[in-house]
Amino acid sequence: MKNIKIPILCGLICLASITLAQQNYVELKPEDTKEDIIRKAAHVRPTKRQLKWQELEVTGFIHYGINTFTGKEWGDGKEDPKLFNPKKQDAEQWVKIAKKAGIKLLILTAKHHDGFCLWPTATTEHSIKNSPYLNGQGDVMKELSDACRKHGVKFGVYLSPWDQHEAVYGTEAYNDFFVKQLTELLTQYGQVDEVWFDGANGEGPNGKKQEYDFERYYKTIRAIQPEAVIAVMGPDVRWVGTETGYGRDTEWSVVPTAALRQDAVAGESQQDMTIKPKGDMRNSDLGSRSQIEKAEALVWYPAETDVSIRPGWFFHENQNDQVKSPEKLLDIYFNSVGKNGVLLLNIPPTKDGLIHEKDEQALIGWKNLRDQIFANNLLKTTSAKLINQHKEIITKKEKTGQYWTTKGVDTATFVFDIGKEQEFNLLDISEFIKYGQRVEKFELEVLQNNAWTKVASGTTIGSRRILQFNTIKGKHIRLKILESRLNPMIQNIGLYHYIQ
Ligand code: FUL
Repeated sequence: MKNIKIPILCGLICLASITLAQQNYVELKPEDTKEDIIRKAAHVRPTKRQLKWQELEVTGFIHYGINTFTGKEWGDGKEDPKLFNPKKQDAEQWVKIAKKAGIKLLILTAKHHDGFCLWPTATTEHSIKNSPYLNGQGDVMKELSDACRKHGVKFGVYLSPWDQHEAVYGTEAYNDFFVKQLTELLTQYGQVDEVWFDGANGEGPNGKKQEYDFERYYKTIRAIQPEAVIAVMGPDVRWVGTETGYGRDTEWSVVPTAALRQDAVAGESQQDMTIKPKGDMRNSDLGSRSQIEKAEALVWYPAETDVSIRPGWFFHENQNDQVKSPEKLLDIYFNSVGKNGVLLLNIPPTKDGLIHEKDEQALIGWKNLRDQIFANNLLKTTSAKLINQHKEIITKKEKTGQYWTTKGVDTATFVFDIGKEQEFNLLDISEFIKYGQRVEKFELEVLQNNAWTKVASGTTIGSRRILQFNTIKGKHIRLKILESRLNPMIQNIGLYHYIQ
């Protein structure tokens, strides 16, 4: 009977995948059953640019500008450009340190809320061209983008929509002004891989109100730099919701959104999507069954977890003793990258224009810890045995073309014999997210006195799930995928011992 059932089930699944759109957005219909909704959710996938971004895992922010020199976190737009005067600025130093720390992309605050521009823009006089730095010939965008290119680090740009200096702010002309600034940044400095739009807008009751034409901004980016993801006031990348560096235990990349307008640019695979998903993206639960069952549509909208290495986003001398330690950064890594997110870690240059040695030490210490921990996967030398399942290889040509999956069932059990009794306290699992996010519940067990004992459990996995638990000794280990929205596709399983 079994042999007959499996092909039938498989047939149904294959048919389902043909009729379901394999893209990063799907609409739900009133007649969809709960099962239909779950199946649709399991088929929502990242766009190519979202997937490339997710694979970066660790990215960096460079908060630098007039605030570096005034000691403020938010300027007011009235600062004199002459204040910007670093004496030893060296963007290559920033990039080299970031690269050593395993940071794969750096985002520069080309303009923060005070409106001061770090590049010699034609749109305003409130820029570096009126600063003493290099007699007005300086261009931090150029310095940093050149250094990134030279060292193989990707480059991104932060352009604050809120601008407290610009006189036309609050009128339609500001949208033209903003698009001109964006166009300069996207055309003059080579490839840009991320554009970061801040949601912060502190206009007071007497302040001007600006209607941002975000769709126009998105279309400008798509036209000039189609590879760039647009975060966090954007369609590709979602703000995780805090600035602590800690993501959610249950973190779905597939979340509810409003159905697209009829005239919206939908694109075959949403590569051209220029609509920011709608909804409150700050709840503790965004994408579990109870949430998606009441949705109009579902979209792949992954989390970016931003945090600064110091209390402030900009450099302040009096925070030199509050640089996060390597151990704290490691905990942040486990709770951001290890919770299906991309970490965006801010490292602000000093008034001299250099990364401070304390920050450098912390970054290198953090990288050393990661290298030590992840050097020895206890499961690597052993072969996984899947009970009632099999390992499928898609194509050897693909970089990530290997995963374990099941047929006809949405659960899986992996059993490992690691040769001898060994200590471990860290589990690291990845789903093959190119085909979506599916796992809803998993458990790790170890065989002790002939009985399987639970040592760790979790809900979502996604791009990566790292779980820390009390050190335990064992030889026989079992990972159970207990609930999944469709056959689970597991790309990687690692078991490590972190000696503190
Ligand atoms: C916030 C801003 O107001 C902060 O200054 C900083 O740029 C942070 C990354 O985003 O919204």
